[in-house]
Amino acid sequence: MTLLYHGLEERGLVWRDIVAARVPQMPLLRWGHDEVDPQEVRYIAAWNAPAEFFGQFPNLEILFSVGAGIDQLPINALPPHVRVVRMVEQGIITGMAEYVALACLALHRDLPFFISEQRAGRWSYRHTRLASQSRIGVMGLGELGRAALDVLRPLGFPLSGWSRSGREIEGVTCFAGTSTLDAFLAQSDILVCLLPLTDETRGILCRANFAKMPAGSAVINAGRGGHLVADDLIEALDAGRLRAAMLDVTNPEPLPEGHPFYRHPAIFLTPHVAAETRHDTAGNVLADNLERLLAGEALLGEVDRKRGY
Ligand code: NDP
Ligand code: OXD
Repeated sequence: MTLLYHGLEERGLVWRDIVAARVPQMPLLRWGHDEVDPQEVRYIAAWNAPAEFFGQFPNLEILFSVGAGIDQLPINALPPHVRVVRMVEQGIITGMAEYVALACLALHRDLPFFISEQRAGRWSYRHTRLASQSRIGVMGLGELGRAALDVLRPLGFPLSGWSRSGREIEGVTCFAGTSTLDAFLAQSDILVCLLPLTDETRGILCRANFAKMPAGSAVINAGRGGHLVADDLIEALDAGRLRAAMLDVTNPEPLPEGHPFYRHPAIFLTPHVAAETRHDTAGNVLADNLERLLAGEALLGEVDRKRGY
């Protein structure tokens, strides 16, 4: 019964030691370093690998994603009985909350405008607003969306959130399902995408939806690059329909040299660093799940494969 790790070597060493200390009956073997009998592999922890990699292990039972998202893994190529578990860990959650606070404050206080004026050598005064005047709408009210709202709440922004099934969150106006999307967008001066990438959410940041937002609003995408239609964003920014965008994720990644996002004055890019899986906290979450597995308990972060997240 082998647990196999495929990914960054540095993380593999930390996880090997955490698992050895906490679940000694299930040693973690590292792909490319340890001798592995493919027939024995029941569990794999990986960020990403091609379908052929997973195809080598006929007895695979559970795939643990190293990340919170799973769309980077070839899930549809796995046999239907294979369970998929995503990473729900405090390092990712805290990192994302920090990024969303940074991005919302930067857009709310017009930092893109002041940076470009500085670069042009101009001392340009522009009146600022208070947080109470910028309505923030968060798409996705899962682990990350809720943590983002928690850091925004004390700053005084009027907050709303949109999810599939609806939530009740203190101080947040919650919208549920596609029938409420237009109303949600219409009152989002700053829109934050923290959705998982599924067939239903792909391309959701598009011309039709930008047109439903208040004129001069701003967009933050920290979900996945596939949520955004790149040409529609550029068109909306150039037409002044949208004021600015902060993007942590793109399609593809890395963004190819010469892509218009790099030089667009109203687009601010970070290279998928909003939240990182932290070796120590995430290694302990993996160990928690192995303990749960051995005890026959429900796993943290198990994905509904039909739903896609
Ligand atoms: P969760 O699964 O906890 O939450 C997903 C949320 O999205 C839920 O509220 C869900 O609704 C909602 N949702 C899913 N599909 C739809 C839909 N069709 N319409 C409306 N709402 C929908 O995920 P996390 O919060 O942990 O992570 C979200 C995503 O963030 C990840 O999938 C990943 O892509 C991205 N991510 C990006 C990182 C980065 O560094 N940029 C780092 C980590 C993650 P409901 O509550 O009703 O189920
Ligand atoms: C994740 C990510 O899904 O880093 O965890 O994008």
